[in-house]
Amino acid sequence: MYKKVLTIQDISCVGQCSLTVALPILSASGMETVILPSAILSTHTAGFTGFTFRDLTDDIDGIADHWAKENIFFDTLYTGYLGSIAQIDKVIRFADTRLNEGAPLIVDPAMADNGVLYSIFDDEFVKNMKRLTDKADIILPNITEACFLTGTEYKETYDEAYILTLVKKLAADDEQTVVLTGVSYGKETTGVVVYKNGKLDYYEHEKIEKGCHGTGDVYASAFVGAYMNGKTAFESAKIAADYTVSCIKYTQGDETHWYGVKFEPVLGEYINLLKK
Ligand code: PXL
Repeated sequence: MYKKVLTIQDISCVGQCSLTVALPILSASGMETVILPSAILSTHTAGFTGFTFRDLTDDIDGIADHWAKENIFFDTLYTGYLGSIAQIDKVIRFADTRLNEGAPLIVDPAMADNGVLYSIFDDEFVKNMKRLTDKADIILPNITEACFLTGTEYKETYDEAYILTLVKKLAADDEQTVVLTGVSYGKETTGVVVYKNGKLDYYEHEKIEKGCHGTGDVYASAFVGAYMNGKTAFESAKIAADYTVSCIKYTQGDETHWYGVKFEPVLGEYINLLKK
């Protein structure tokens, strides 16, 4: 069960997102976790101003060439926030060349939330992210990202028919699993839809009003860790949801901690969920 995961995302030094979340959560899941930082920012871009941004795109080919020479392959490639279209092309190269036979490509198209794109992205980026999601075995968008990827009108309130149409449009083919997060049909609950080849499952759980930054990255990392432990996509979606809810509950009420979720003190709960 000991597997080697490669995750390519930025390092936001402060802000509990992307690699500073993925590395500890994947390590806690028991996986050897190889990181490839796509950029280094002083903080994430959602709420902080004046952040620094060191683009590492030009380093990526050299890293890929070295790993090729060393014959290093991975049991999954999991991508999150990517800083540019050039990086998307380089990620596609990793997916094509550095994965073991049958190893999944898992893509969180981290680029938007609450109906809007994050500040550095535009329509051209969305078009290119669609090329990456189309190649993936599993994709983990929220509803906003799903709408951008499919050119669907974003709605705050919707019904099951809207969600079914959205995931059908989104799925690249009958083999791809779509894990759609933040699907809420009522005030008190939210949930996650897992869709593959015409079959839709829904895990409904408690909604905590306080939306925290970085929950998408906690969710996706916890999903990947569970999936690599041999759980099904639906079981992994449930484990990731339960863990993310615990993280938000732990964070809630601390106004000074607006920039991320306190996921570390509840990592023990995640490990226990994996053991069940
Ligand atoms: O959580 C997604 C994310 C990752 N990395 C950076 C971000 C964001 C969201 O805003 O700004 C740099």
